Amino acid sequence: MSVDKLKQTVLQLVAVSLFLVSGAVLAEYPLNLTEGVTPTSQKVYELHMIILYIVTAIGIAVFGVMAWSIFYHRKSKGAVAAQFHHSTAAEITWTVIPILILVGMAIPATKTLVFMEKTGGAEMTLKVTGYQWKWKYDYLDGEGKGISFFSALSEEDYKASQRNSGIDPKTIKNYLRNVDNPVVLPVDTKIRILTTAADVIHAWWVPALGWKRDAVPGYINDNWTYIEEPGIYRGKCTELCGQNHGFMPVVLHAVSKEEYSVWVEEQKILQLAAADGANREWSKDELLAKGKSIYSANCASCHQADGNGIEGLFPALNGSGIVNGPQKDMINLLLNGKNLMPAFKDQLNDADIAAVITHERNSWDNIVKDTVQPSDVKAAR
Ligand code: HEC
Ligand SMILES: [Cu+2]
Repeated sequence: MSVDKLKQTVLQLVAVSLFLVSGAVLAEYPLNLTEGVTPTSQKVYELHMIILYIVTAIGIAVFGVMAWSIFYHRKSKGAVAAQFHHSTAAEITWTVIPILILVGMAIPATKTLVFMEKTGGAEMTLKVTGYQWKWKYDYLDGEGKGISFFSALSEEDYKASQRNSGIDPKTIKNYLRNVDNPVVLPVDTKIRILTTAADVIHAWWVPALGWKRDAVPGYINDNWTYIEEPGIYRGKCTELCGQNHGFMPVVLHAVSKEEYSVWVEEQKILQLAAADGANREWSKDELLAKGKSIYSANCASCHQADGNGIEGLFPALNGSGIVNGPQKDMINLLLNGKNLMPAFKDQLNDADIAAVITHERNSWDNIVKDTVQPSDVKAAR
């Protein structure tokens, strides 16, 4: 290596080490585990620190002895290799010490695991169901019982993620980490969280809570949380679940108990309005407006925003024979699904399905331009 090359390498190393300790960089990308906002996350953090200290001490001791031996017993000093034969004392020492260290680590680790499993005594229960590619939240027990909704990637994020959308993703805050309907939970409340899935395996993960759990079709995994600080906590699906796995974020709003009660009341009013909506006649404009947002949240991930689908995977709805065919066939397809096309019976209500069908039949180059009413969908169920 030439002197110049050596100088350059040393400078590069200095630059890299300066970068590593730069405060601004550390603040933005913390190197350590974060402490989170729940007793579980704090216990996990403490456990992580204990183990980190132990392994650091072991590392310093082992590499210290090694460095010392290499330096003081080098050949140039006339050192001669020692001849070890059987030494009972040495063997007992190097067996007993690691056992003590391992047991010492296992005790706090087991305590933390047992703590995480204690799902009993919860004041409310939330069921989280993974779908391709969105989450469903059902409030099963406690305040808010009966509330149920889907949470999908926000429309703005979705649009910006499309090629030639004209929207610069850099202008969107928390790009690809925003949803249309965040899950809302009260602080200072023991909440049981059940995870499951409707199609393939997903995993629900909000780092600030201190755990992540698979959502498996046909199984229910039992978890719990107790959030101590109000705030907005973001997470993601963390089990590869298909094409849009990277587009199913979690947004959790932790609010005070009072704010939670207000939110519950609002949701009840919204639900009543939705139930009402299914029983009345809708105008074409209403159907089209609702249909558009239902389409971007539920259909565009496969059939694409422009309705042209993806060749060989998802058929185009633009110019499709079914979209331009009898209403009855289209309603049935949406209710019951077909092959890879999901059944929307349990995901969308009558008004949603009527609206999205109306939207499709009036969009792009489709020619039927008629309306489907919630009552038509109700009759077909
Ligand atoms: C997970 C991907 C996926 C999603 C989400 C999805 N579809 Fe489909 N859709 C498909 C597939 C795959 C087919 C082809 C089914 C078959 O015939 O085997 C299909 C077929 C269709 C067809 C028939 C098209 C034709 O000409 O054959 C219509 C209409 C349709 N979907 C509408 C919708 C609507 C409306 C939504 C949203 C409420 C939706 N789809 C959501 C995958 C999807
Ligand atoms: Cu997923």
